[in-house]
Amino acid sequence: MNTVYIGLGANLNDPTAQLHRAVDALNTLANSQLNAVSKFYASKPMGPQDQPDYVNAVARLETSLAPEALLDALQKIELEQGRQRKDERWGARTLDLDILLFANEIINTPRLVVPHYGLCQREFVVYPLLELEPELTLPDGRTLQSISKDVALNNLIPLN
Ligand code: A4P
Ligand code: MG
Repeated sequence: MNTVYIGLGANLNDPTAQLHRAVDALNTLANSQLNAVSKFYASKPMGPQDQPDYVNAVARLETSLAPEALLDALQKIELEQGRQRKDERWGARTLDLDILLFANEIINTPRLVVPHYGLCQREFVVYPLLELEPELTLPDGRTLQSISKDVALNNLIPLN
């Protein structure tokens, strides 16, 4: 089994309900065990500003799925929750599930880049992950705590 962190985000069609549904779906994922979910956080949109605020969270899974099989499963959940892939970068969405970390692996394939490229810059990823894993070290040896010192909270607000 590998420990994996998933970033959850939504800003359409009752984002909090979307995240609850996604957590339920992660709970029933094959060959996997969901064992922690951060608080849900309200966050200001990164990218185009003419879109609603987001709700974000991070979940921790133990899984025996291979990385791309996990990605397939996550994309299936996104589609089941009405995700429509559009051309606009960073646009509004009902649900986005990103693989933030997969064990201590560094992955660079056409479909999958892990650690996720935004992990160290995004307050809505860094702080929920820090809540779950205050002692986390990334595959490159940096600690999440040291990374968080350069990431402004930018109005990130815990909702629960
Ligand atoms: N892909 C590569 N690596 C990964 C990975 N580690 N996890 C590929 C998941 N997918 C990965 O993703 C495009 C492709 O990335 C996938 O087909 C997969 O093969 P996508 O979900 O279709 O596209 P996207 O999410 O629109 O693009 P992108 O660039 O991943 O968007 P982001 O970076 O996820 O940003 N503001 C706030 N406050 N909170 C948010 O959550 N999210 C976004 C989306 C914009 N602004 C936001 C938030
Ligand atoms: Mg995505």
